[in-house]
Amino acid sequence: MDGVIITAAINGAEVMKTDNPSLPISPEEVAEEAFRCAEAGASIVHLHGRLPDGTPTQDIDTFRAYFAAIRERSDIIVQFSTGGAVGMPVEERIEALALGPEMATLTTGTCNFGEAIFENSLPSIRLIAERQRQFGVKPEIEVFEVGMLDTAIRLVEREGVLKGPLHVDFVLGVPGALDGDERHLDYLLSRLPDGWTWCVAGVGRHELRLARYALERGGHVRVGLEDNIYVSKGVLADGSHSLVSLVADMAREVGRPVLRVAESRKLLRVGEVRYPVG
Ligand code: KMH
Ligand code: ZN
Repeated sequence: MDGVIITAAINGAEVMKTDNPSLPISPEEVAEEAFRCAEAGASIVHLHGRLPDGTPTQDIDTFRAYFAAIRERSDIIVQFSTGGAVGMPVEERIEALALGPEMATLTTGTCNFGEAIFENSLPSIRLIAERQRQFGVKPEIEVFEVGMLDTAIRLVEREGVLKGPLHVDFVLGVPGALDGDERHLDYLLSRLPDGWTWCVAGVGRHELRLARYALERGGHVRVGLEDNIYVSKGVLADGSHSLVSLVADMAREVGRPVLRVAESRKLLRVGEVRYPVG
């Protein structure tokens, strides 16, 4: 079986330090956690911005500070969120793309997100894709609902707004969107175009079970405090690195080598290590 790319989603926009005190907020904490995740086997760090009090932000200065601090410690692939937090205007969500990270997310549709709505109209999706192309940023398509995969396919095949083969992250278990059920994943995989790569992010209690399911089927895996704050039932993780370690152990158990950062760059075609520009 091929090697596995592990993504560490270390902070997100929803979890707070009151939920898990190990949540990294400052640039130093973010860089330390990214370093530890890389040591544990992660090739990609997925980042959201936070103000010092934990409030979510997509402010470019916050991302510049995170990106620069990470680069002092690690060559891990840096992936910015363009989802931010629910309710953020799309222009705010994409301003940090000007720093030229290797990757950034792109959610190709709207869905319920807990009690709120995570809004991604087609014009917004095209705008984010265009800004990613402008700065040479590789998209990772975030799929929270079935139609989001259809839209990504349409944007490649009919509109040419996105260029295949794409890398897709199936996010399963957000309340209000697709649940963390293996049958959803089986169906989504049956629709995935040839040559596209895929990853699973199981939310909450689904995280580690779906990680194993993905590993057994040749997929890649995302874990981290953004998606799940526990390392086992009722036990808080002391950081995303502990969850990365568990997935690295599982990968070895199922005979999948954990890819190093340079190998993941090659597989995803993201090119050389980048530093913040501008
Ligand atoms: N925080 C969610 C509303 C992404 O990072 O691109 C959106 C999200 C997706 O986390
Ligand atoms: Zn995210």
